[in-house]
Amino acid sequence: PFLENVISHEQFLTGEYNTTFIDQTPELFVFPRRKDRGTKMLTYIAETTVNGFEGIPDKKKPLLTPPPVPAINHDAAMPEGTKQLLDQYGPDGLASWLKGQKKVKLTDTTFRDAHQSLLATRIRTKDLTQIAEPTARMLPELFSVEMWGGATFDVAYRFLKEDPWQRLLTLREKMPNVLLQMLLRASNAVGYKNYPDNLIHEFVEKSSDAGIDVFRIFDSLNWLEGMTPAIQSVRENDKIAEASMCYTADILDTGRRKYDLDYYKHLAKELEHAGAHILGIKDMAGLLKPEAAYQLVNTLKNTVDLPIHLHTHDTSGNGIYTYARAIDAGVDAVDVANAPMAGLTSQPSAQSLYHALDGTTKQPDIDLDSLETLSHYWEGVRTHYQDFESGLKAPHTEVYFHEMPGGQYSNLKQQARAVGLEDRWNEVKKMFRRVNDMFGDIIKVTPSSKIVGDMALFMVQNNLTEDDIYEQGESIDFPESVIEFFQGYIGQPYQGFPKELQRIILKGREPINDRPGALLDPIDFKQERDALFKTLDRQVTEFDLVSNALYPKVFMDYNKFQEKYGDVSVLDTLTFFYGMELDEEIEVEIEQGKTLFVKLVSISEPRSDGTRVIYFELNGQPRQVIIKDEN
Ligand code: 3PY
Ligand code: ZN
Repeated sequence: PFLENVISHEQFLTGEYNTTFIDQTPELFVFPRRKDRGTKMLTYIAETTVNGFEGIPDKKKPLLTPPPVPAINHDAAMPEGTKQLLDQYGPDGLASWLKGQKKVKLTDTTFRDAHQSLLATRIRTKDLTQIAEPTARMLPELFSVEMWGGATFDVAYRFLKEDPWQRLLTLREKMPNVLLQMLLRASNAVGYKNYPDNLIHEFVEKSSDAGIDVFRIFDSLNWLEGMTPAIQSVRENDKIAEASMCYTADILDTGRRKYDLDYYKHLAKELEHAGAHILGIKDMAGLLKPEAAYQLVNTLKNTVDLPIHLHTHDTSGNGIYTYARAIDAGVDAVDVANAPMAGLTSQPSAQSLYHALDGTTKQPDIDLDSLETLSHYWEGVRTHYQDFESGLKAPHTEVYFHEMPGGQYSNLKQQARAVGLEDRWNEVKKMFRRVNDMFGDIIKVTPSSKIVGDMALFMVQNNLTEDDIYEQGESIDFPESVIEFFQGYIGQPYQGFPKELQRIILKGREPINDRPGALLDPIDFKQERDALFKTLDRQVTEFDLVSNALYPKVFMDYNKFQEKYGDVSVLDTLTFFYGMELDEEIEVEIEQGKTLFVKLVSISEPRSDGTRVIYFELNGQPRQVIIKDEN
């Protein structure tokens, strides 16, 4: 306590006196550890072995071999890539370079959207790290690797018990040659609600410092005003602003004119004026049909001077055809995933696209053998996450009707299961679309898609029809997210809110029309730092401050977890999810050159107080941990 007082003392913080004693007496700053790392780790393993991991019903540990990591020469010079071009020519130069390419460029989403869409974002940093350097060495022609943002930030803390910033720093180090890309939900950052402007600015700055080069920025209602602060921040940090429009509905559908070609043309112009370096087309649900892709890209090419980057999901099975037509129309870059992590609600496969473009001048300049070698790794990794598979096994053309984003489909299904609506899933899908239409036909992508999902679940669960909402709405307690949406707290939908429904849902509350971020009080980071230092009882990084401001509860729970179990990101994935089997032995490298050898010897029967004793050997020495059996 004495030392903490010293460190947080005002005079100490100003640094206005001689502090050399700190450097000379580092032992003063070695705090006693409440529990050693070994015991913490054994506690986690014991806990997981006995009580399982959240979301995995079957606790049997699958018997799997480690995925094959391609052999590479670490000492050879790293091949140069787009990151060097950015460093040399800056974001404008890089954008011109991209626009001048004759062949289509590829973004590899395997490290982010692919597993967000197929495996509930569960791939751990350890499994990404192993394949990062081989990817950088074997695929230096990639335009970028999308590896952060979207749900990864939240899931890393909440479920994987690891620090997302550490993921970014590590992958940056392993991939120094290709651009690293993230998905930024504009004023919602990597969360589900609008944040104060200064937090968005701070988030972009820290993400840039930690290694992000390309920010794909979107607003969940395609609301330009909601995007401008993020675009500005990215530009101020000399990074690439890929301002994106979310594609919804169907420009080919002459019966539904709200989002027609003119709508996208107009938006593209606005994004160009707002400072985009690249124009993104974010087809988050995979609704962009091949002929629509041709018309859209062709039109936009004649509308803006920016390079165009297309993102789709292969849910319908038409992804490759959509890309082929977009490429015919001159799209500059497209998003693909390595084959074992591609298809269905994920991105189209890199390998499939490569073959599909055989004999054309646009075939990407990428090494097919390298893609295939890397695919063996991903194929292996995916099996380690089998309990997070969504269950979707075949192309799903119903997506053209319900319009659920790729990342949401399995999520909402799980949410439905959690509230006992699994056998009414078909109704939920239909209701999702119904709610979209009731809300005025809106863009559906995080967080607006989650709000539509919340309302759909709410209505199915309570057996409410659309008519019921209009007739009995005054006496219905709507989900909080729906109320906030109609208050304007995530922004303004194109052509406004449906007035009657807004009145029913708000029950007299006043909606706002301004940008929420401009109305929210800015974060006082200095004050936050002091408060967090006191709560966490440790030095606080700039990254911690941003995380705490974005996700206070999630971040605090993560820190409590760390206090209790230590850093579990070092465990192999199967042990992390399933614990250990009797007599199994594992090795855990807790830091470079320091390995723990763990053997699970036996587990006692439950005792009268419901606890069990778990007997281990740690580096050959007997150790025991007592765990409450929650089963
Ligand atoms: C996200 O915001 O996480 C998305 O992937 C949206 O498509
Ligand atoms: Zn996506």
